[in-house]
Amino acid sequence: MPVSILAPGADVRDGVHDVAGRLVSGRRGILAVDESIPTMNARLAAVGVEPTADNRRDYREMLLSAPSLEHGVSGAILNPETLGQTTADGTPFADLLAARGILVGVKVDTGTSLLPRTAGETVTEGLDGLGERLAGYAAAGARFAKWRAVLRVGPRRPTARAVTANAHALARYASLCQAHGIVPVVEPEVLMDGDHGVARCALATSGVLREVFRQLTAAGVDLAGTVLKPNFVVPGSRVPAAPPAEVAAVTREVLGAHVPPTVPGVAFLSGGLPPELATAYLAALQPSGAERLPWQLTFSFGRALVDPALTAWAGRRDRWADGQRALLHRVEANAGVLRPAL
Ligand code: 5MM
Repeated sequence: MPVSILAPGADVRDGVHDVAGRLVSGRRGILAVDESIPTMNARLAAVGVEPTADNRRDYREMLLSAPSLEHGVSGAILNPETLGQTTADGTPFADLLAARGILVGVKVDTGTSLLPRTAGETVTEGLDGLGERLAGYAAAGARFAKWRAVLRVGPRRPTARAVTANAHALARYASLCQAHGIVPVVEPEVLMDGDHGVARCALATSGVLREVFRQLTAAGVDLAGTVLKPNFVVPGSRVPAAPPAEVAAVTREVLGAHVPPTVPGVAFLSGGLPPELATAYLAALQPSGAERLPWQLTFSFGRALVDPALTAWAGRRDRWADGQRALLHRVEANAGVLRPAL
């Protein structure tokens, strides 16, 4: 049963258009703190914190209660576990964010599984029962959702089979989200893993975006009520990094060829890039002077925002403020380079 967040008489499209626009504008970006439980546990363990539900909660509370976070963050993507949790004083995380003017998002995919008849490629799962889950997430305060498809660059990869299967799942997810008044953040990630050059990443990202928008359109998704979360077009992680001007030029060319202007905004993932380099790429992509772009360009970083905070906090109550300062430092650095594009 769709859950409405709209005034009587308003169309469900007005709601998703408004939320999508708010996510990507106002010189703010999205904070991705939706690590799956296994990923979060591994990251906690790496800094010596016992991987328990309470420690995952404490870590997310440290981040999401950082003073003035809302100045640079328009929305936060939560893991479903966090959406169902409260802060130590009993405030639901959704209420904490809403009270600060930060839109509540939730990761709704359930991870990847091996795709038959490919050499180890994957498809993202989570469509079974998704409509029912979305209704519950909306009732809990979620206004947007996220689904991440994972594509790998390699000899004859990504295959058309992997690209088609993942794009189809993204389109089914996006269509279901909008039917429930929830903005879908569409994340087709071409991984950095490998020793390929920027041209291979450009080719792969182009093929993926072409198919994603073909499937979104075929599924009837209202593109004005979506946000695209792509990778920067970069060389593989085992070769030297490319300079920001090159990454910006190639990324803009790929986006320009495949992302319809009706999409309000593009919020990049950081993909394991060093935090400062992710910021430099985001800065180089911004419009200069009176230049106009069809979409707002912002960030939806995970690791590039939170890794320094996790290290600074390391599970210690006496380092709570250090963790928050480290997060705010990265948020301010990224929000500070954003320029209005329209
Ligand atoms: C925060 O991590 C998200 C969930 O990842 P797992 O399911 O692997 O735990 C992930 O989807 C993240 O939102 C995106 O990859 C962007 O994060 P980065 O760190 O690449 O900016």
